Amino acid sequence: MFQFVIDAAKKIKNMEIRGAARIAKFAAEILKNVAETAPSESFDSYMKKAASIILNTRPTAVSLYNAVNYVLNYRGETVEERRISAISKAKEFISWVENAQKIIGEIGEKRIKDNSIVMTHCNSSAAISIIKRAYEVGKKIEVIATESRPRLQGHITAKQLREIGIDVTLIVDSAVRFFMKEVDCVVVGADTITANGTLINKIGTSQIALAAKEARVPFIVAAETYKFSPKTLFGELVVIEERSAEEVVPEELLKIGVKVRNPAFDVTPRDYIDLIVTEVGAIPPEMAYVIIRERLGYSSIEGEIVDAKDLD
Ligand code: RUB
Repeated sequence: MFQFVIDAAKKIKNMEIRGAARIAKFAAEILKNVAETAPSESFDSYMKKAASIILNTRPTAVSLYNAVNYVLNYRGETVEERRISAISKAKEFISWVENAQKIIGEIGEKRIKDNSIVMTHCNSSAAISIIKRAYEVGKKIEVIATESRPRLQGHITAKQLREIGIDVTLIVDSAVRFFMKEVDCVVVGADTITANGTLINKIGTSQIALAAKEARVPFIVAAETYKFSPKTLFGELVVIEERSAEEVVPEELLKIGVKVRNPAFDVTPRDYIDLIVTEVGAIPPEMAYVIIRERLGYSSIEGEIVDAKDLD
Protein backbone atom coordinates (compact mmCIF):
# COMPACT_ATOMS: atom_id res chain seq x y z
CA MET A 1 0.00 0.00 0.00
CA PHE A 2 2.65 2.51 0.97
CA GLN A 3 4.99 1.67 -1.86
CA PHE A 4 3.08 3.91 -4.29
CA VAL A 5 3.15 6.71 -1.74
CA ILE A 6 6.90 6.24 -1.24
CA ASP A 7 7.46 6.20 -5.01
CA ALA A 8 5.38 9.35 -5.43
CA ALA A 9 7.24 11.06 -2.59
CA LYS A 10 10.55 10.22 -4.25
CA LYS A 11 9.35 11.99 -7.37
CA ILE A 12 8.90 15.16 -5.32
CA LYS A 13 12.24 14.73 -3.58
CA ASN A 14 14.23 14.16 -6.78
CA MET A 15 12.34 17.04 -8.46
CA GLU A 16 10.69 14.99 -11.16
CA ILE A 17 7.62 16.79 -9.80
CA ARG A 18 8.69 20.30 -8.88
CA GLY A 19 7.38 23.84 -8.43
CA ALA A 20 5.28 24.68 -5.40
CA ALA A 21 1.87 24.45 -7.10
CA ARG A 22 2.59 21.21 -8.91
CA ILE A 23 3.97 19.63 -5.76
CA ALA A 24 0.86 20.63 -3.80
CA LYS A 25 -1.52 19.31 -6.45
CA PHE A 26 0.42 16.08 -6.72
CA ALA A 27 0.29 15.65 -2.92
CA ALA A 28 -3.50 16.07 -2.98
CA GLU A 29 -3.71 13.51 -5.78
CA ILE A 30 -1.66 10.98 -3.80
CA LEU A 31 -3.82 11.47 -0.71
CA LYS A 32 -6.96 11.10 -2.80
CA ASN A 33 -5.60 7.81 -4.06
CA VAL A 34 -4.84 6.67 -0.50
CA ALA A 35 -8.32 7.72 0.66
CA GLU A 36 -9.87 5.69 -2.16
CA THR A 37 -7.91 2.53 -1.41
CA ALA A 38 -7.09 2.47 2.33
CA PRO A 39 -8.65 -0.44 4.26
CA SER A 40 -11.55 0.64 6.46
CA GLU A 41 -10.10 -0.80 9.68
CA SER A 42 -7.04 1.46 9.47
CA PHE A 43 -8.25 4.39 7.35
CA ASP A 44 -7.09 7.20 9.65
CA SER A 45 -3.67 5.72 10.30
CA TYR A 46 -3.12 5.12 6.58
CA MET A 47 -3.98 8.72 5.81
CA LYS A 48 -1.65 10.02 8.54
CA LYS A 49 1.18 7.76 7.51
CA ALA A 50 0.85 8.74 3.84
CA ALA A 51 0.76 12.40 4.84
CA SER A 52 3.96 12.08 6.84
CA ILE A 53 5.76 10.35 3.98
CA ILE A 54 4.71 13.08 1.54
CA LEU A 55 5.66 15.88 3.93
CA ASN A 56 9.14 14.49 4.41
CA THR A 57 10.23 15.33 0.88
CA ARG A 58 10.99 19.02 0.40
CA PRO A 59 10.79 21.35 3.39
CA THR A 60 10.46 24.85 1.96
CA ALA A 61 7.26 25.20 -0.09
CA VAL A 62 4.36 25.61 2.34
CA SER A 63 1.97 24.68 -0.47
CA LEU A 64 2.83 21.05 0.24
CA TYR A 65 1.98 21.43 3.92
CA ASN A 66 -1.22 23.34 3.12
CA ALA A 67 -2.31 20.67 0.62
CA VAL A 68 -1.72 17.83 3.08
CA ASN A 69 -3.35 19.72 5.92
CA TYR A 70 -6.38 20.62 3.80
CA VAL A 71 -7.07 16.99 2.92
CA LEU A 72 -6.31 15.75 6.41
CA ASN A 73 -9.01 17.98 7.82
CA TYR A 74 -11.58 15.45 6.59
CA ARG A 75 -14.50 14.82 8.93
CA GLY A 76 -17.14 12.13 9.47
CA GLU A 77 -18.67 9.83 12.07
CA THR A 78 -18.10 6.61 10.17
CA VAL A 79 -15.06 5.51 8.19
CA GLU A 80 -17.03 5.68 4.96
CA GLU A 81 -18.08 9.26 5.71
CA ARG A 82 -14.47 10.15 6.44
CA ARG A 83 -13.35 8.47 3.22
CA ILE A 84 -15.86 10.46 1.17
CA SER A 85 -14.89 13.66 2.98
CA ALA A 86 -11.14 13.09 2.37
CA ILE A 87 -11.71 12.36 -1.33
CA SER A 88 -13.83 15.47 -1.77
CA LYS A 89 -11.32 17.63 0.14
CA ALA A 90 -8.56 16.38 -2.16
CA LYS A 91 -10.68 17.20 -5.21
CA GLU A 92 -11.44 20.66 -3.78
CA PHE A 93 -7.75 21.36 -3.28
CA ILE A 94 -6.91 20.22 -6.81
CA SER A 95 -9.48 22.58 -8.30
CA TRP A 96 -8.26 25.37 -6.00
CA VAL A 97 -4.83 24.99 -7.65
CA GLU A 98 -6.25 24.94 -11.18
CA ASN A 99 -8.64 27.88 -10.77
CA ALA A 100 -6.26 30.08 -8.78
CA GLN A 101 -3.62 30.16 -11.47
CA LYS A 102 -6.12 31.18 -14.11
CA ILE A 103 -7.46 34.05 -12.00
CA ILE A 104 -3.92 35.17 -11.10
CA GLY A 105 -3.23 35.40 -14.82
CA GLU A 106 -6.30 37.57 -15.36
CA ILE A 107 -5.53 39.91 -12.46
CA GLY A 108 -1.78 40.08 -12.93
CA GLU A 109 -1.96 40.71 -16.66
CA LYS A 110 -3.34 44.19 -15.96
CA ARG A 111 -0.04 45.14 -14.34
CA ILE A 112 1.99 44.29 -17.43
CA LYS A 113 2.35 47.24 -19.80
CA ASP A 114 2.06 46.97 -23.55
CA ASN A 115 5.46 46.98 -25.30
CA SER A 116 7.32 45.89 -22.22
CA ILE A 117 10.13 43.63 -21.11
CA VAL A 118 9.37 41.29 -18.23
CA MET A 119 12.05 39.50 -16.27
CA THR A 120 11.26 36.19 -14.57
CA HIS A 121 13.25 33.69 -12.55
CA CYS A 122 13.12 29.92 -12.28
CA ASN A 123 9.94 28.24 -13.53
CA SER A 124 6.77 29.42 -11.85
CA SER A 125 3.42 28.36 -13.24
CA ALA A 126 1.73 31.32 -11.52
CA ALA A 127 4.21 33.85 -12.94
CA ILE A 128 3.90 32.25 -16.38
CA SER A 129 0.12 32.48 -16.12
CA ILE A 130 0.42 36.29 -15.85
CA ILE A 131 2.93 36.56 -18.70
CA LYS A 132 0.91 34.25 -20.96
CA ARG A 133 -2.32 36.13 -20.29
CA ALA A 134 -0.70 39.48 -21.08
CA TYR A 135 0.44 38.03 -24.39
CA GLU A 136 -2.95 36.46 -25.10
CA VAL A 137 -4.80 39.75 -24.62
CA GLY A 138 -2.58 41.23 -27.30
CA LYS A 139 0.18 43.00 -25.40
CA LYS A 140 3.56 43.06 -27.04
CA ILE A 141 5.94 41.64 -24.48
CA GLU A 142 9.39 40.19 -24.33
CA VAL A 143 10.67 38.05 -21.51
CA ILE A 144 14.13 37.84 -20.01
CA ALA A 145 14.36 34.47 -18.25
CA THR A 146 17.20 33.60 -15.92
CA GLU A 147 18.93 30.28 -16.27
CA SER A 148 18.25 29.46 -12.57
CA ARG A 149 21.27 27.42 -11.69
CA PRO A 150 21.95 24.75 -10.69
CA ARG A 151 18.82 22.92 -11.95
CA LEU A 152 18.22 25.23 -14.92
CA GLN A 153 14.48 25.60 -14.50
CA GLY A 154 14.83 28.73 -16.67
CA HIS A 155 15.15 26.44 -19.67
CA ILE A 156 11.66 25.08 -18.95
CA THR A 157 10.31 28.63 -18.69
CA ALA A 158 11.97 29.68 -21.95
CA LYS A 159 10.57 26.63 -23.73
CA GLN A 160 7.04 27.08 -22.36
CA LEU A 161 6.96 30.74 -23.41
CA ARG A 162 8.48 30.10 -26.84
CA GLU A 163 5.91 27.37 -27.48
CA ILE A 164 3.17 29.98 -27.42
CA GLY A 165 5.19 32.48 -29.44
CA ILE A 166 6.56 34.86 -26.81
CA ASP A 167 10.03 36.35 -27.45
CA VAL A 168 12.40 35.03 -24.81
CA THR A 169 16.00 35.83 -24.00
CA LEU A 170 17.76 33.48 -21.60
CA ILE A 171 20.49 34.97 -19.41
CA VAL A 172 22.88 33.60 -16.81
CA ASP A 173 21.81 34.39 -13.27
CA SER A 174 24.74 36.73 -12.67
CA ALA A 175 23.64 38.95 -15.60
CA VAL A 176 20.46 40.09 -13.85
CA ARG A 177 21.78 43.51 -12.82
CA PHE A 178 23.40 44.02 -16.21
CA PHE A 179 20.02 43.75 -17.91
CA MET A 180 17.81 45.32 -15.24
CA LYS A 181 17.95 48.78 -16.88
CA GLU A 182 16.07 47.33 -19.87
CA VAL A 183 13.37 45.67 -17.76
CA ASP A 184 9.89 47.14 -17.17
CA CYS A 185 8.81 44.72 -14.44
CA VAL A 186 9.87 41.54 -12.70
CA VAL A 187 7.36 38.73 -12.16
CA VAL A 188 8.30 35.74 -10.01
CA GLY A 189 6.46 32.96 -8.21
CA ALA A 190 6.53 31.94 -4.55
CA ASP A 191 7.27 28.85 -2.54
CA THR A 192 6.17 30.43 0.70
CA ILE A 193 4.96 33.82 1.89
CA THR A 194 5.25 34.39 5.62
CA ALA A 195 2.79 36.13 7.93
CA ASN A 196 4.78 39.37 7.64
CA GLY A 197 4.86 39.31 3.83
CA THR A 198 8.36 37.96 3.30
CA LEU A 199 8.84 35.93 0.13
CA ILE A 200 10.69 32.63 -0.07
CA ASN A 201 11.40 31.60 -3.64
CA LYS A 202 14.12 30.08 -5.83
CA ILE A 203 17.68 30.98 -4.86
CA GLY A 204 18.62 34.24 -6.57
CA THR A 205 15.18 35.82 -6.23
CA SER A 206 16.36 38.20 -3.50
CA GLN A 207 19.25 39.45 -5.67
CA ILE A 208 16.81 40.16 -8.49
CA ALA A 209 14.58 42.04 -6.04
CA LEU A 210 17.56 44.07 -4.87
CA ALA A 211 18.56 44.96 -8.43
CA ALA A 212 14.94 45.79 -9.28
CA LYS A 213 14.59 48.13 -6.31
CA GLU A 214 17.83 49.87 -7.19
CA ALA A 215 16.58 50.42 -10.75
CA ARG A 216 13.03 51.31 -9.60
CA VAL A 217 11.59 48.39 -11.52
CA PRO A 218 8.32 47.00 -10.08
CA PHE A 219 8.77 43.58 -8.46
CA ILE A 220 5.59 41.48 -8.65
CA VAL A 221 5.01 38.12 -6.97
CA ALA A 222 2.44 35.66 -8.31
CA ALA A 223 1.21 33.52 -5.44
CA GLU A 224 -1.92 31.48 -4.86
CA THR A 225 -3.23 31.83 -1.31
CA TYR A 226 -2.09 28.30 -0.44
CA LYS A 227 1.47 29.63 -0.72
CA PHE A 228 0.94 31.65 2.47
CA SER A 229 2.21 30.05 5.63
CA PRO A 230 -0.07 29.74 8.67
CA LYS A 231 2.82 28.16 10.55
CA THR A 232 4.80 31.42 10.44
CA LEU A 233 1.96 33.15 12.26
CA PHE A 234 2.83 30.96 15.21
CA GLY A 235 6.51 31.80 15.11
CA GLU A 236 7.84 28.99 12.98
CA LEU A 237 10.71 29.86 10.67
CA VAL A 238 10.76 28.65 7.08
CA VAL A 239 13.30 25.89 6.53
CA ILE A 240 15.50 26.57 3.49
CA GLU A 241 16.23 23.34 1.67
CA GLU A 242 19.91 22.65 0.99
CA ARG A 243 20.44 20.23 -1.84
CA SER A 244 23.41 18.10 -2.73
CA ALA A 245 26.79 19.40 -3.90
CA GLU A 246 26.60 17.13 -6.95
CA GLU A 247 23.95 19.43 -8.41
CA VAL A 248 26.55 22.21 -8.54
CA VAL A 249 30.00 20.79 -9.35
CA PRO A 250 31.55 17.68 -10.91
CA GLU A 251 32.68 15.00 -8.50
CA GLU A 252 36.38 15.61 -9.12
CA LEU A 253 36.14 18.93 -7.28
CA LEU A 254 34.42 17.30 -4.34
CA LYS A 255 37.07 14.57 -4.26
CA ILE A 256 39.86 17.10 -3.73
CA GLY A 257 37.95 18.61 -0.81
CA VAL A 258 36.15 21.60 -2.34
CA LYS A 259 33.17 22.40 -0.17
CA VAL A 260 29.90 23.36 -1.82
CA ARG A 261 26.76 24.93 -0.37
CA ASN A 262 23.58 24.61 -2.41
CA PRO A 263 20.58 26.36 -0.85
CA ALA A 264 17.59 25.95 -3.16
CA PHE A 265 15.68 29.03 -1.98
CA ASP A 266 16.28 32.47 -0.51
CA VAL A 267 14.42 35.12 1.42
CA THR A 268 13.20 38.43 -0.03
CA PRO A 269 12.04 40.97 2.57
CA ARG A 270 8.64 42.53 1.94
CA ASP A 271 10.16 46.00 1.40
CA TYR A 272 11.35 44.78 -1.99
CA ILE A 273 7.93 43.57 -3.11
CA ASP A 274 5.52 45.96 -4.84
CA LEU A 275 2.60 43.60 -5.21
CA ILE A 276 1.51 40.03 -4.57
CA VAL A 277 -1.02 38.81 -7.11
CA THR A 278 -3.26 36.16 -5.54
CA GLU A 279 -6.53 34.65 -6.77
CA VAL A 280 -8.40 36.88 -4.33
CA GLY A 281 -6.78 40.07 -5.51
CA ALA A 282 -3.57 42.01 -5.98
CA ILE A 283 -2.40 42.88 -2.49
CA PRO A 284 0.53 44.57 -0.78
CA PRO A 285 2.78 42.13 1.13
CA GLU A 286 1.62 43.70 4.41
CA MET A 287 -1.74 41.96 3.86
CA ALA A 288 -0.27 38.48 4.20
CA TYR A 289 -1.67 38.11 7.71
CA VAL A 290 -5.20 38.80 6.49
CA ILE A 291 -4.85 36.19 3.74
CA ILE A 292 -3.68 33.61 6.25
CA ARG A 293 -6.52 34.40 8.65
CA GLU A 294 -9.25 34.51 6.04
CA ARG A 295 -8.16 31.87 3.55
CA LEU A 296 -6.25 29.35 5.62
CA GLY A 297 -7.50 29.94 9.14
CA TYR A 298 -6.04 28.98 12.46
CA SER A 299 -7.33 25.45 12.00
CA SER A 300 -4.51 24.97 9.53
CA ILE A 301 -2.13 24.26 12.37
CA GLU A 302 -4.22 21.31 13.52
CA GLY A 303 -3.13 17.93 12.33
CA GLU A 304 0.61 18.63 12.48
CA ILE A 305 2.32 15.58 11.09
CA VAL A 306 5.10 13.90 13.01
CA ASP A 307 7.03 10.68 12.61
CA ALA A 308 8.04 11.37 9.03
CA LYS A 309 9.64 8.52 7.19
CA ASP A 310 13.10 9.05 5.78
CA LEU A 311 13.04 8.39 2.07
CA ASP A 312 16.78 8.16 1.52
C1 RUB B 1 10.52 26.32 -8.02
C2 RUB B 1 10.34 27.75 -7.63
C3 RUB B 1 9.13 28.44 -8.16
C4 RUB B 1 8.02 28.35 -7.12
C5 RUB B 1 6.69 28.83 -7.67
O1 RUB B 1 11.55 25.70 -7.29
O2 RUB B 1 11.07 28.31 -6.84
O3 RUB B 1 9.40 29.80 -8.40
O4 RUB B 1 7.88 27.02 -6.67
O5 RUB B 1 6.29 27.98 -8.72
P1 RUB B 1 11.86 24.13 -7.56
P2 RUB B 1 4.74 27.75 -9.05
O6 RUB B 1 12.09 23.97 -9.02
O7 RUB B 1 13.10 23.88 -6.74
O8 RUB B 1 10.68 23.35 -7.07
O9 RUB B 1 4.20 29.11 -9.36
O10 RUB B 1 4.71 26.84 -10.22
O11 RUB B 1 4.11 27.17 -7.83
